[in-house]
Amino acid sequence: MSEEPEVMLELQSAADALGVHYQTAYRWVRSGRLPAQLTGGKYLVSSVDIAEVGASRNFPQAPAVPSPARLVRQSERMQKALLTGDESEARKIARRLVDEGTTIVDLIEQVISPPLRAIGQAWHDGNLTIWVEHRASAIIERALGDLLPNPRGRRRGTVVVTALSGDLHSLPTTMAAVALREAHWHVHHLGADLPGEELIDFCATHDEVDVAVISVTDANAAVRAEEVANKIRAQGTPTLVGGPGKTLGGLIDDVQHVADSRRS
Ligand code: B12
Repeated sequence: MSEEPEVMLELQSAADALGVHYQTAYRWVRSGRLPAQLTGGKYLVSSVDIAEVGASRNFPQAPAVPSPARLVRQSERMQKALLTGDESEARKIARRLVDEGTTIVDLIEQVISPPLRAIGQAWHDGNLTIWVEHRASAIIERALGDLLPNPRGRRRGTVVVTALSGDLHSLPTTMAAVALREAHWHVHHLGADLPGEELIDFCATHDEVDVAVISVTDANAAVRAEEVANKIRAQGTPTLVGGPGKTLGGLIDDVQHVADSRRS
């Protein structure tokens, strides 16, 4: 039996072939569900990937992706599990939602981050001891480790993700790393508390790095992060600095945008 040759289609044609609206196809590209390459400012999708995504949608027992209301309920359950240290429940919630089709970005932003913010606020207000926060963030680190995505298809390029010396918040770097992996980037995840000079050197010696991402959660690390970012930019590697108030969807868009500008 002869196989159809692979052809690359523009996103509108891919959406038409899948029978979905352009915006839906765009969301799937952003979340990594539909692999795509950005070329000359346009997304191109392989006919092979369109066929696979189409087949998975037509599978009769394919479950519906969890609704926003379900994510809110699961986030409340996640908060209880994190406060009581019920690791197995927290991991079960995360795994089940991903198995049901929730993207890692939605899992982090809709289900995991709200309880972490509430825990941080309760600690700040003196209503919760610090070990509750330590235990909760350790559970989330392991849950995200379990779910580390390794999506099929070509990588869009390579990113290095870290937080600099003095900033001990490794969890947001893990969140950025898994979100970028899900969106088809190869990621060097260097964790938190990395000396700035080491990151500058890493970028100088790793030509394959398209973009450096510095996550800043401890406000005291912000000025140093900008200084380091400017040095890396001067070496020719686009560098993004971000943290609280920024979204992972925005991060994925920005990484794609600066990598594209560098290549063109
Ligand atoms: C867990 C935690 C810790 C843990 C970290 C463990 C770990 N392995 O990461 C520990 C216990 C170490 C810790 C320590 C401290 N913490 Co703390 N911590 C938190 C907590 C609860 C969650 C942090 C987190 O994971 N945030 C991720 C999500 C929940 O937040 P988000 O802002 O939406 O993050 C998104 C973006 O960052 C994005 N992103 C990530 N990287 C990038 C990069 C780019 C370019 C872009 C665009 C986006 C992006 O992804 C995230 C998900 O969408 C927060 C509460 C909070 N509101 O965040 C406090 C919080 C950040 N901590 C705080 C404080 C004060 C501290 C301490 C100073 C406390 C102390 N006195 O010791 C120390 C500082 C240590 C240091 N030098 O860094 C304050 C920060 C205040 C400030 N403005 O700086 C917070 C906000 C708590 C509070 N309400 O007061 N903390």
